[in-house]
Amino acid sequence: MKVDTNFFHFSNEVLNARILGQPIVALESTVLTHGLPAPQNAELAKNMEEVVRTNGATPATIALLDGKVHVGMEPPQIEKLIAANNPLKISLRDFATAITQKRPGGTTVAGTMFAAEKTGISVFATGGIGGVHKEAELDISTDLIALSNIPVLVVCAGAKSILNLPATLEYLETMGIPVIGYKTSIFPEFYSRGSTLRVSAQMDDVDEIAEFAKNHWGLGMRSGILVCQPVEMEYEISDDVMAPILRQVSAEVKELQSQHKLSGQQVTPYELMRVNELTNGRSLQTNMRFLINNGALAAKIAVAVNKNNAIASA
Ligand code: PSU
Ligand code: MN
Repeated sequence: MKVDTNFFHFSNEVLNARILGQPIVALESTVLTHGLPAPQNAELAKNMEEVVRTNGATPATIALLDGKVHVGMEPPQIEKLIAANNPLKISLRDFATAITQKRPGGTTVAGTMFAAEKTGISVFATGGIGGVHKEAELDISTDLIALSNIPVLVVCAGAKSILNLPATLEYLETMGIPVIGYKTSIFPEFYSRGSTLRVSAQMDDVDEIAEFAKNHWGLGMRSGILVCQPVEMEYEISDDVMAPILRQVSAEVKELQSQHKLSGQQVTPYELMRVNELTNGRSLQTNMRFLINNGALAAKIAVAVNKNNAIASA
């Protein structure tokens, strides 16, 4: 079915960039509504948009508001989203709920990829993707499904170390999703740079990544592309600090699940909140840091992709 463009609303900034054919970077908003506490969520929204601009691209924060998919948001709209009472966490199956019931919500990685692709945006920055959870059987994030069939390049810091990371990487491999390490051959683990898991290819500059994307999609591949950038060493939380915390949070999740008090979409926000509490806010600092870094890298990649497209169409 043809997409009804009436579902989408563009900010002026994004509208201009589209008309002028300038590079655009999609940004997710579940991190604002469910991932980060206030007031850090508002601060992050602003800083992440700014770092995208500084690096030569236009930010398009994507979220559901007033029954429309917003692609690019004005500051008052972001405020409204963040202040909303009980916003939805919008993955693929939740778009029509938000539109039908006119409920505000933040889009997940899967949701943001969907909206980006429908509006012609091919580069997206997030913190970490969802993956295969350890606790409940079949708790597999829709992010992985979206990555398998939506052709958008996603810049991330790997997947949360609270997940079953080997299973997450196996899933990515099974579904034919390239996992590119930016200046690393190791799969980053969100709060740390990672140590044992490997990416499918290492690339050290953005032109090479843009070339890779052109070739991947030019061949006719339909999957997304994951580009993983580890957080700097100074911001890493070492394994000896993190391992006992992750064990504790995982045990809590299992217990709450067995009591039917936690399930589905609630799991990831609960885990992020508990890790933040148990690290006395340190995980939040790390999380904010790699979000900003990923915004910067995504902007540089979007610029390189744009340059490539311009050459191709000349
Ligand atoms: N990583 C973060 N903060 C977040 C998320 C990931 O640092 O808020 C969000 C992303 O939007 C991701 C979602 O798509 O969590 C995954 O949720 P689930 O595991 O329920 O699919
Ligand atoms: Mn889940």
